[in-house]
Amino acid sequence: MMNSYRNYLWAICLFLVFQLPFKASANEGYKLWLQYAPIEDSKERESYWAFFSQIKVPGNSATDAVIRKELQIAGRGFFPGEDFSSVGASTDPKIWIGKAASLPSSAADAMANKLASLTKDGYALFVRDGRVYVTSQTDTGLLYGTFGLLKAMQTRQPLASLDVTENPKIQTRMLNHWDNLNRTVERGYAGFSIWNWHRLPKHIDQQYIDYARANASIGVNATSITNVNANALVLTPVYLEKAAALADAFRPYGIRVFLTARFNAPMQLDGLETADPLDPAVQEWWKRKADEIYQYIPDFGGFLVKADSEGQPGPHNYGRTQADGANLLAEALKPHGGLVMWRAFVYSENTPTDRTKQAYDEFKPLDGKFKDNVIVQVKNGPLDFQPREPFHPLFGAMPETPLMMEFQITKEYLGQDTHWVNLASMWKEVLQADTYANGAGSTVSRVLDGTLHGYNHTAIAGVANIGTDRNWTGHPMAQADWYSFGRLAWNPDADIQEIAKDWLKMTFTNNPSFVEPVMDVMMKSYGILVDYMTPLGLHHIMARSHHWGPGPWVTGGRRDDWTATYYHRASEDGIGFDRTEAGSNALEQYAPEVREQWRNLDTISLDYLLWFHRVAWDKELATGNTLWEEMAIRYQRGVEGARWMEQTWLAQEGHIDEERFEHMRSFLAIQVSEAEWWRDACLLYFQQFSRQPLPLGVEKPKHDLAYYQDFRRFFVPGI
Ligand code: BDP
Repeated sequence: MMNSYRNYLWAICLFLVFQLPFKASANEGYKLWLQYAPIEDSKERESYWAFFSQIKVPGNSATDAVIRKELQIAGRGFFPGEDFSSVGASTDPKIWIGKAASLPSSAADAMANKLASLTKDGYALFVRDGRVYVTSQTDTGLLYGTFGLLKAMQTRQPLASLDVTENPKIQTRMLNHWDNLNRTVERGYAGFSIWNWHRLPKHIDQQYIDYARANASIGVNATSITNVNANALVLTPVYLEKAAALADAFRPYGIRVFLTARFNAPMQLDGLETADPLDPAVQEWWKRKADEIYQYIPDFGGFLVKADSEGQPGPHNYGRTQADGANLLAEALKPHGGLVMWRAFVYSENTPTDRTKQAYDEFKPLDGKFKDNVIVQVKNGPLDFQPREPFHPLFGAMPETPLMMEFQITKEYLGQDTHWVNLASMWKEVLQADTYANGAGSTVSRVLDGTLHGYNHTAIAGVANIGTDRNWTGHPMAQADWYSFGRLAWNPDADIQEIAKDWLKMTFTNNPSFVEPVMDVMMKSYGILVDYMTPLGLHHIMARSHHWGPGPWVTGGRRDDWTATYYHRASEDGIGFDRTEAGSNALEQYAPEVREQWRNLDTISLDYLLWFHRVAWDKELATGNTLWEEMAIRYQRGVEGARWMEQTWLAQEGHIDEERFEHMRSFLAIQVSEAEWWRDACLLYFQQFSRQPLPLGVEKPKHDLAYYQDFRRFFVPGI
């Protein structure tokens, strides 16, 4: 009896021992790119330790405390078992992390030029007399520099030759959370909102701190924490107190809080009879509200506003312009230094014009009419975050009004939570597009960084893809989109391949036999997704309402401009939206050089063909295929691309932890089957009009069209 009990205990012990290595490597991805994995190679370990074991952080600000804390976290990760309880207190430092004003004179004198080139929040890493210096003009810059140092270690750059100068090109780099006060997230596919309003302000969850760390590590310095479809309640004292608690937690990380303002809040909250921006009582209300907010949040960033769009109230309700609306809030924030980010996503089903033209028509005439603390926030394309859109014609068209970019990091139209697509590739296409506003080289990135028009404010926003999922973003690879957004916000001209490489190394491993093939997938993933969803410039052909999956047949209902048929206009004659002079002439909103690229059906890039042109099914394209053949071939190519992504991933087994490997395996299987779903549903639907067989090599659909049209799912997330 005794023996068998002892055996039983042994068995349990053995079982636990064998479990250990698995548990030790368990990785759900919560640590994002701040994994700080142990430095295994003994030589590398030794050389990093020679520096890292002796760090001095002379400053005493709240941000310095955060820097010490980060060094502690990183140190414990890189060098397990070492003691970092007094990190930052070395008397003979090999790494010195302090502001430029307090640099030892030997280093300051030698590096005068470098230091003079640092702008606000920029940082420098350099080596002088065998010592690594991390320096900046501001506290936040110093934190960014510390993350720069840690990134160098994570990506295995030798410290002894470190020489980096980094200045952000855009001033305000922000996330827009479409988070509701009830914790649902509009177009959120990674669980619920991480803001636990009920527990705020008393409980500051560790996740808020980790959120701030992650953002600071990529230079994000602002966050708008509530949905643009705004609830006025957030402007009441109960919620302001909660928002203030978040702002306090984020402050040492250099992150400022913005709130979304509901335009008719004066009516909803205090019973005013109107929200007319020219009404003195309304003006007074917003002034008082702004004063009140700054009592809670002294460094409050300002308001983000969606007005006159998709049911949101706005100045149109009173016959006023978007400038009247924006200026009302700007006036109230002005004494406190706050900004208004006023969205250009304004369109109406009652305006008969092509929806893609409406924002330009509305805003272009207002150029120069906005107060100087207003920035107009423009989506990357003129429609609505479709897988591929041409750049928004407002970029380059508003020299007197600062414009900022709004990207969607959450993948509402790009496979939501289960598709792997590297969004940086899409963003780069837009950022590097030439507006020709001031001749060749007038890229969108130069509009944003202010150099093209000399804007006094520069900003960029990304609609967050963050939620309560254990890995923050649902899809393990969607973390890369958050990361890349930050890096491109810092420098919109940055090399996206470098960004992907850094992210892979920091998030998974430095092993090139993993990094190289996976990076290759990342770089090709965007083209693959566009092929299997919306090739040749097709757009808005997704399912109604939840936007998950194909829905080229979506028609009728409340709003024509929310249907697929409004955009693709497929018939037996052909397919596509004519936006040339013969059609809606949306092309007129672009510079002549751009128009020239796109106006001719025979020379336009096939990527934009059906965005701007209506094309006959049997029209022969530059590829030698007819339109119908090309469409079918691209859908097929997309599916094959997705299968290649899956195969490439499966070959990575053993290179990384099992958890994330398996998570990806499962998602890739979904991606492949959904790519097939898109191809089959779209080709069957369009085939009714083309009346032609599928070309050779294009697989036969698994079901008939009715099957796809009848396909229903309930409670799809994000709405
Ligand atoms: C659309 C989304 C909707 C948002 C809207 C916006 O479907 O949920 O409210 O954009 O940006 O793409 O305001």
